[in-house]
Amino acid sequence: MKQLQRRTLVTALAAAPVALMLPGGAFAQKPIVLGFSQIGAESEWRTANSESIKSSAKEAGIELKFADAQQKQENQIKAIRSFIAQKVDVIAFSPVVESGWGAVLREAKAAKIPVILTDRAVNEKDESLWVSFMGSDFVEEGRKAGRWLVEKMKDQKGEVNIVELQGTVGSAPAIDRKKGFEEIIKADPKFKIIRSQTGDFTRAKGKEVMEAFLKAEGKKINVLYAHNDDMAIGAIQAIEEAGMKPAKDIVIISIDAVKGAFEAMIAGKLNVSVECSPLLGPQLMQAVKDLKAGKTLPRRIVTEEGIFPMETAAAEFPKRKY
Ligand code: GZL
Repeated sequence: MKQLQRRTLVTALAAAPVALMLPGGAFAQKPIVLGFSQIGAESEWRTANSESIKSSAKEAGIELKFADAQQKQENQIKAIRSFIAQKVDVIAFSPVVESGWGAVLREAKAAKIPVILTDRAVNEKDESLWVSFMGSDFVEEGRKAGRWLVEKMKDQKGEVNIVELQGTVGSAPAIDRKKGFEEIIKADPKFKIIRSQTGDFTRAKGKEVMEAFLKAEGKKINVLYAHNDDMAIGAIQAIEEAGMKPAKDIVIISIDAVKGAFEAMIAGKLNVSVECSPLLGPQLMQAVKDLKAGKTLPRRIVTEEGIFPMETAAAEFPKRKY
């Protein structure tokens, strides 16, 4: 073989990704390995998010190491350290809270393993610690909830007393959904948040806290703003057990637009749900492949979302993917 041709072939092979020799001399591509640290299984949203990630990894031929943290930050940090020790190609995770990630993200950077944030953000100053953040705009979700309420109550003359079920304390969705909602309702002094407490995004805690709200404020409550559908569904049970009619005696606004929310709206027990799509799997796998192909990812990938009032729930429900 001519000197030039041989050199070209050697150069080409050296640059090729690691490939495995199969019987008969064919080459098989070594699968990309993705380490994913998931928050837990606290809500319908989270379950749908995990399903999307697992099925998309399978479809993409990406080897997925999936760790469930049972909503504990220390378990997520442990999982990320384990991924570093295993020398995975890419690390992705949904941070349960915004702070406390600097040290472990610096370890990933030192190990030259790129990190993708999915779903929730972190408040670390050094933005070089992750290559991209994909997920919803939670402030806008809060604004959508606020705008719907302002429109719904535009002819209401007296005070509108609101109780709020917040998400996990310190989490990006809880902080931002509160911020966006308050930004809109502060324009009219008739809107008053008279009680606000975390229900940790779960049905059980949402019911428990709503029972306390009803005991303390009872019929003074006009509106419930829940940061996710699971807490709203728990609260609906508490409202019914208190002998009141959900979505009639108390207007109920929630976020996620999961199946349970559509069932509640069709039953006339929930007024509106703002969409927050958990179906991040396909985007994440494409981002992982692009990274491994040497492409630069957008720093921020925002999920496009809508809003579903009870009046449209029955027509929309058959089209829902989560
Ligand atoms: C939002 C996600 C939130 C959902 C909750 O992207 O982080 O966590 O709104 C889930 O249902 O528990």
